Amino acid sequence: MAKILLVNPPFYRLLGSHYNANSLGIAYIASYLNKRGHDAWLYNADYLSDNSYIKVKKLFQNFNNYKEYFKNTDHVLWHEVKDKILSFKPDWVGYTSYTANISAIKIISEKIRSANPNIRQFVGGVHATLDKNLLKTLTSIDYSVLREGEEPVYALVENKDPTKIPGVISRGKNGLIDNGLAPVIKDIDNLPFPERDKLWGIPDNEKKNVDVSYICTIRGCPYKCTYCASPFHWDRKTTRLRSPESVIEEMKHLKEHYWHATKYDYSASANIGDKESLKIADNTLVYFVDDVFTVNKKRVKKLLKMMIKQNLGMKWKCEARADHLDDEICELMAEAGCERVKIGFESGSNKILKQVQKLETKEEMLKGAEMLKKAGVPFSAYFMTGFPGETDADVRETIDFAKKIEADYYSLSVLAPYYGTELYDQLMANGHALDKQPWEYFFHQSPKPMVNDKISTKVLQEYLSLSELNNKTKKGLGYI
Ligand code: B12
Repeated sequence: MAKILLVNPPFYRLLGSHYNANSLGIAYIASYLNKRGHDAWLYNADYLSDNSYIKVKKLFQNFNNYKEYFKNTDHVLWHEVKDKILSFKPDWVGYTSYTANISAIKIISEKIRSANPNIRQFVGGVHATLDKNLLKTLTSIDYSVLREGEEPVYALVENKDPTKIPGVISRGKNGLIDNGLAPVIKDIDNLPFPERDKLWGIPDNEKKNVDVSYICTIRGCPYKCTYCASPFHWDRKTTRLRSPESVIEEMKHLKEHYWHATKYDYSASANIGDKESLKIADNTLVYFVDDVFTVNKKRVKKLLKMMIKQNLGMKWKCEARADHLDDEICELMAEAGCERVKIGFESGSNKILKQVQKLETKEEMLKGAEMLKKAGVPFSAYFMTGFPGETDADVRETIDFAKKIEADYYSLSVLAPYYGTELYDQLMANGHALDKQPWEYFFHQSPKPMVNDKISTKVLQEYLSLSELNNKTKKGLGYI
């Protein structure tokens, strides 16, 4: 039996906030290993025993402080993380990666290597999948795991020869050994539910503060928006959907074992003022993390009808595309307990929507928003700016469109072209030296547009000020 610690490195803490939910990627790997006789735990280094989440605008403002952590690799926070990992006495440590946390993984993994060279370390998740040369950057990490981590990690901790495991990149005499991708897990209904109990680094009396109500019902996304990592992280052609029956079973499991264990929702995604701003009393809220929960209309209707029929009484939120909605879906959502639909509108300019291959027009998106309003389903609107070639006039179209849809919450981003996306490759080909920028800059609350110098500061500020509309939401639920 191997002892494995799966780590979500600090990110929001460096921005002056924190993140208290369970990360599903590593939680799935942990339960897969635990079912097979190993001892795998989750360590969320972004957790804080604190209930004040800062506002999104503040995240933008804290960028300079954030950068300081990477200049001081001896900062007390890095030592705290290292010490918590070592106190677990792991045989293996695995880190979940996205582009912005690669620098954090580098700092932590180097400290672990110097403290105890016998601990084997691996990295997986979206950036590891997109960057096949990651081990050249992360010199203290032994293995990089591509795409779904369950099978490759199990083979690693069973001490199979890493140079022969599909989905694992390792080091050889002549450079990196890449065994290609592991076969996709076809039947995701049969995966064990993600780990929700073995939480390391948190005192027992605080475990109730962890939001474990995230559920993944789809692996992959069939769309190809150029700024999004999903088309390459997952294989668009093998998008897999869990059956409604299996999703309901996990909801019931959550309700039975976890829902009454918490006093209030500390939801990590609740980057709002404080717990009083949350009106969700005495429970958590299921978060369906799928890229597009509504991707298959027939399935989503069946699932919603089952939620209603079984009278689950659980509130939930999901991510969707406006052009998937129809009146029936919206009405079923309202009846089935939908507290929020998160919609990536991205832009109010059809020129930009076309450029990024959103495959949706603003007229279609407006229709979707109208249907949600008619059915009384609250929705959050996600917008982006800073696309290459985007002008002040385009951003103004976005601002006008945003006001027109009257969303319950506005989440505003400035584009970060993630490594390995189509947009990243286009920009590199057009002479943007993105590879010279530190990895930690690639997240969408870094305030300065990375690849656009056409948008004026004044218009950018007007765009960011859309967040002021959030205080006026009818329901007062803010960001959930
Ligand atoms: C839910 C979600 C969030 C939630 C929760 C995040 C969390 N830590 O759990 C919130 C809203 C907080 C969030 C925030 C951010 N997110 Co987010 N998020 C997602 C989303 C929609 C689903 C993630 C998920 O749970 N998937 C389900 C699980 C089962 O899949 P998985 O995580 O990919 O895990 C599998 C494999 O990747 C792999 N794996 C994952 N981790 C590991 C670790 C090891 C050791 C191994 C071996 C394998 C492995 O095995 C897993 C099981 O098969 C994804 C898009 C997507 N569909 O993946 C974006 C996504 C991961 N997010 C993204 C980004 C950019 C962010 C932010 C940086 C945004 C920002 N502020 O700028 C922050 C980062 C904060 C953070 N600490 O994570 C990008 C990452 C792209 C990139 N290259 O960087 C994604 C891919 C969105 C996109 N389409 O571009 N996010």
